[in-house]
Amino acid sequence: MHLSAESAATREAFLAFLQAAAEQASALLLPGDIFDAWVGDDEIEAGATWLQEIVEGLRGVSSRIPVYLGTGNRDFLMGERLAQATGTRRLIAPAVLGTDCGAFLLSHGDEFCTDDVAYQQFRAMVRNPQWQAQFLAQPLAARQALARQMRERSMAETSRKAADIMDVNQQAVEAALRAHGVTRMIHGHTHRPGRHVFELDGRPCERWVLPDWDLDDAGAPRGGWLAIDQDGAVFNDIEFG
Ligand SMILES: [Mn+2]
Repeated sequence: MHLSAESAATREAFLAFLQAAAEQASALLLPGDIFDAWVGDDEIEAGATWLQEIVEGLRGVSSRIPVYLGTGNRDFLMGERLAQATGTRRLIAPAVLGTDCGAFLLSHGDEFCTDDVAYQQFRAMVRNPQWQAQFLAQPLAARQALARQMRERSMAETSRKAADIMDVNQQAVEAALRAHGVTRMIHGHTHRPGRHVFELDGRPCERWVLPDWDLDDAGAPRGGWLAIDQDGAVFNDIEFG
């Protein structure tokens, strides 16, 4: 999703999506990078207006259906206080979902981008509890400034990296499917929405890639989600106006 203070149109689209999910779905799972950055749950008490709207929107839908929040590479510090403030449950990924049409493995997806060695080193560092404790011990403003710096560095690095090392590694995907004993997975992160079909150990497998939510070239919000029922999984686009 990449919600932030700057993305008013994306936030509005997300709030409309939450409303629709509350009315039409029996559960909602958000597998990470909901926020452009999340430097600690004390962001809630800092009280930014835009964030209060998102917290209220999540609380509205979670009062009607179960909502699960997973973490991504930008908002990996989302914690228990945010879950409490929003009435949501924490999605510990990778998770095997039991759905009306069978099992899916769900995760953010960055863990499968194993060709990007520098990123995997960074990921291991920021997921270290000691690193997190040291980071969280700094004042909120300092953490926000650091997150901005890290984001700028990451964007500069991303523009230098070859496109294919930022996609998932097929062996990593297959290892995860085998480890969890499933044939289908759902992830986001790569911003390459699609459905990939392949064979593994003689069985047909599917990898569904969720789109990111952002503004298109005309400045209109774009995004989408996967709806799963007894007939299978189907992509949906957000609709406007
Ligand atoms: Mn991501």
